[in-house]
Amino acid sequence: MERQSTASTCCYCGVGCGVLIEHDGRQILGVSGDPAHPANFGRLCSKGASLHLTGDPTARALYPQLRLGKTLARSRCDWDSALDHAAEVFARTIAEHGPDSVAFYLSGQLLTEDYYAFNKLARALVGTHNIDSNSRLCMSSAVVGYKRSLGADAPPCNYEDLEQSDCVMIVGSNMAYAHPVLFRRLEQAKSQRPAMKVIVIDPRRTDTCDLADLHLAILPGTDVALFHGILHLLLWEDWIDRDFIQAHTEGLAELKALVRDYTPALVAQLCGIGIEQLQQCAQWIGTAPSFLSLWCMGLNQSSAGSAKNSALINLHLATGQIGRPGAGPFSLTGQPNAMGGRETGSLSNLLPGHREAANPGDRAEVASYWGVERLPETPGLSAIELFEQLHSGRIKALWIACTNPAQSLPDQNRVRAALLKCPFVVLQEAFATTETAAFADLLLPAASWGEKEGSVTNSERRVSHVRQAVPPPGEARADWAITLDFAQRLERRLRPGLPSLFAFENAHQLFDEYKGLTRGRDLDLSGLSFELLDRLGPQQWPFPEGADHGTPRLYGDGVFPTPTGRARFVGDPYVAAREQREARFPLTLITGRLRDQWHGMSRTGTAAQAFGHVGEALLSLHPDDLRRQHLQDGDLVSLKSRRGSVIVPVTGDDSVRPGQAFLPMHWGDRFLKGGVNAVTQPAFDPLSKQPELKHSGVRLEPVHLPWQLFALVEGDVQARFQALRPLCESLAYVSLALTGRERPALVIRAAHLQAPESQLLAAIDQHLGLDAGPVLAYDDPRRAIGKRVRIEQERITAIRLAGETLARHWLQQLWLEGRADEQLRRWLLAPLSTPPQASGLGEPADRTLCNCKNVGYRAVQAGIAAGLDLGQLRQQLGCGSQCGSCVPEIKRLLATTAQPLAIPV
Ligand SMILES: Nc1nc2c(c(=O)[nH]1)N[C@H]1C(S)=C(S)[C@@H](COP(=O)(O)OP(=O)(O)OC[C@H]3O[C@@H](n4cnc5c(=O)[nH]c(N)nc54)[C@H](O)[C@@H]3O)O[C@H]1N2
Ligand SMILES: Nc1nc2c(c(=O)[nH]1)N[C@H]1C(S)=C(S)[C@@H](COP(=O)(O)OP(=O)(O)OC[C@H]3O[C@@H](n4cnc5c(=O)[nH]c(N)nc54)[C@H](O)[C@@H]3O)O[C@H]1N2
Ligand code: SF4
Ligand SMILES: [Mo]
Repeated sequence: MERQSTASTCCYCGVGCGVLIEHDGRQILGVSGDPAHPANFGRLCSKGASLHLTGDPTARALYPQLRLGKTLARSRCDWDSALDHAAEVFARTIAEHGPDSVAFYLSGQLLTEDYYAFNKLARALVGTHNIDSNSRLCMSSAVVGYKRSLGADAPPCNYEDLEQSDCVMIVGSNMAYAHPVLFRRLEQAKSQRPAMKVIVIDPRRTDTCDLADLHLAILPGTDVALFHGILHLLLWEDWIDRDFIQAHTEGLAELKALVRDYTPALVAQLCGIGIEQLQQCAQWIGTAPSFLSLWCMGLNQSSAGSAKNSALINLHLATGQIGRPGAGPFSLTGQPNAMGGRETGSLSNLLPGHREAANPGDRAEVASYWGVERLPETPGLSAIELFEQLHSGRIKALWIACTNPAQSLPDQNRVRAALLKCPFVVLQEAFATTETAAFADLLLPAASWGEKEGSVTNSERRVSHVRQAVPPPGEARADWAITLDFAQRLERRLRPGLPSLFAFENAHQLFDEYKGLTRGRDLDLSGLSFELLDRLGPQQWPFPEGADHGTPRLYGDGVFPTPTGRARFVGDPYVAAREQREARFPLTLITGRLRDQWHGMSRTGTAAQAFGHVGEALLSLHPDDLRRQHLQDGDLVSLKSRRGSVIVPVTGDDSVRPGQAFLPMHWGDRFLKGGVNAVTQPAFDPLSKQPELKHSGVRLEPVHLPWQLFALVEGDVQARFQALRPLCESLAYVSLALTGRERPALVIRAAHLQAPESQLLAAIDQHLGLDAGPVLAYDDPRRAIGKRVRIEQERITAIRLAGETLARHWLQQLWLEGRADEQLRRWLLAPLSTPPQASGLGEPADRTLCNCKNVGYRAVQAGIAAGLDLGQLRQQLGCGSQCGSCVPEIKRLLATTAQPLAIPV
């Protein structure tokens, strides 16, 4: 077929960029930014721009698979038997143990129509509010914040506000990595209007700080104290908007009494910042003509997440900075349709159309719209509670869709034990490789990006029509279609003879029914349809029937959706993060995102180039801490918390403060034995029930793992991954990654106390293709050293070093360069483990700085040393000239790399 282009959206972050998918009707061939989409106007970040290179088809779930007993393996079955079986088990469980014995755990990456179908299924048909989503780990504190302070869960702003603001405060957000296209827009605005002030509040000095006029590296979890301290100063200096407060707010008197105690001296001390910094921050906020705040997980993922959100919104209310261009509290949403999830009521405590499950009137409205007698009264379980109830045995059947809880939930040891315990786990997944897939009794293959139709809402309340470009692979189906099919089978068992609640044939019909539930509500979507979105482009809600355009900003009239019409000042006192540094756990572990990986890496982890920037899970520690612990870069340590431990290599990094550590969130058990979330904590915010994923008390323990393994093998990376990962299970440290852009290869690093049984090594060799054929091998069993290299047509195609692995960087470089020379052969057959002297020894391979143009650190550093500036680097090397995601880092290198020495005269 001919090459065609379908306009759709990026399936990653909440910026919600428009993409043009290039395809031939069968396969996706390329992707570019949609110039007509108002979120990005044609821009994409490194993740969006490489979408078509990710999602290796061999990693996809293609057919339903069913296991008929916990100890058995799953086997392929057809859709009818899969869904009949599921309906049978659910119907029986509900009959025997009641509707609250089953639960649904969903995702902010589902489409609005998927979400809506699940809501009707759980609440109307099954009769349970046990339906929650990974947004509980992500946005639920923002939901509570908006509702408590402003009366409804509605971000009042617009992306243009980033460009129009005079003072932008980015707090608990690493936008440069996590919302790169918005960061690009901000960068551009600031370069055009340098007077714009940018404040970044983050315990770490991230790439986002590159744009900052002021960086407050507050101690983890102290945001509420900081915001109260700022308000204290705003009040003291009279930098407040009395008219706005008088006319449109309530509750300032009580809050004043609270913040009186948050004196600059106390706050500076609590937050670990200078008083001048605090004062500067308050002054900019208090005197800027317009003030915008942007925030993300640094506020939400906290046991004080709700308090942090409201304390921040207080600053906007006090200064009247809301409802105007360039002003307002703007929560950045994480996932592409976290907003749609909130709108359709996909947290256990919500109902569709921004309603409350606890509100009898709201329940009655929804029940009558759906034509059922009533909705249940019993409150539903939130994510953390839900997994706890798998342990207690209260939940007996769990349906998971589009999320990977065996990677992303905190306290993984407990989560995995819970999944094992649950009698029936259904998983609706696009990739068969995820950690959770191992626990699924029924695996249902789902269509993924480019393969399904529906709608999503981005961070600025803008609804886009997601269009299908190609058919899903194998027997995979759209999520809403799977849900409806199951629901129809279940209703035949639960309400035989009654008209179906699920007689939808496509996503349009689901959207049209759903939007009726928003009519007259703050998020009114009743004027929208797929047809209208196709005609007018993506639109911001509210968009009531009869409207001809969306709503760029909310609350311009100062009227808020509270009973009194006034916004509320909320006065929660500062409460410290749950796990404070103490003798047994002297470090605070922060977790967060990397530039080129997405969550548990089911998609990005299939593309070697996503590992180019950061290739393994490294624990960042301040260089002083490293020295104090007598550690060197690359040393393995056991990172221990009260819940579990994980073995990782350390790296010195002065972007974290002493006493803190940072670990990227992406590595689950598949890529790193144990996974990052083995150590994180399930403690949650009392109102939002969002867990404190950002901070855990940890300590480092030395590990003695002298026996090391390094393997590299090209070709069939997914199959080899699947075969080799389980083989390595008995080793203490195991880390897997992909490398090489043109010829992707799997890289394995492992370490153990002593050499494993020789059978294990033999099995590994067999999967590496190192057991026969053109293989050069040297074994010294006495010293437990073994070297094997496969050379085909004068090129290395597989490597395995065991015992010790000093030559690994050298060998990887030879592999990369496609070389297999005489020096290599001599080295291989000698009892030597270190690489030949002349080879430049163990220099690690270069890392990729610019993913679009494939430019490494070394080239950029050499360019800087030669005196090139950003423009010249862009021009001569190409780096930073396409998506721009690497520009903040190049600027940082430019700022930190020593300038060339002045030539003496
Ligand atoms: N590349 C990439 N982009 C993504 C994602 C991804 O996986 N990869 N995921 C998407 C999703 S779902 C989400 S939710 C967003 C998350 O986007 P962000 O929240 O921006 O990303 P994180 O790195 O999780 O955390 C942001 C920052 O919070 C800081 N922080 C930690 N503790 C505190 C604290 O107590 N106070 C303050 N002020 N800051 C603190 C961390 O140091 C970190 O730099 O990213 C979205 N975009
Ligand atoms: N330590 C730590 N842990 C964290 C965080 C942190 O900052 N630190 N952040 C938390 C946050 S904010 C979030 S949002 C979560 C994210 O955690 P998860 O939701 O577990 O993240 P993903 O890996 O994106 O999971 C989505 C899954 O859906 C699959 N999928 C993709 N497309 C489709 C589709 O169309 N249909 C279906 N059915 N499946 C599909 C993907 O293969 C993937 O396995 O992680 C949380 N966990
Ligand atoms: S910023 Fe990047 S990841 Fe986010 S939607 Fe846009 S292209 Fe996708
Ligand atoms: Mo998220």
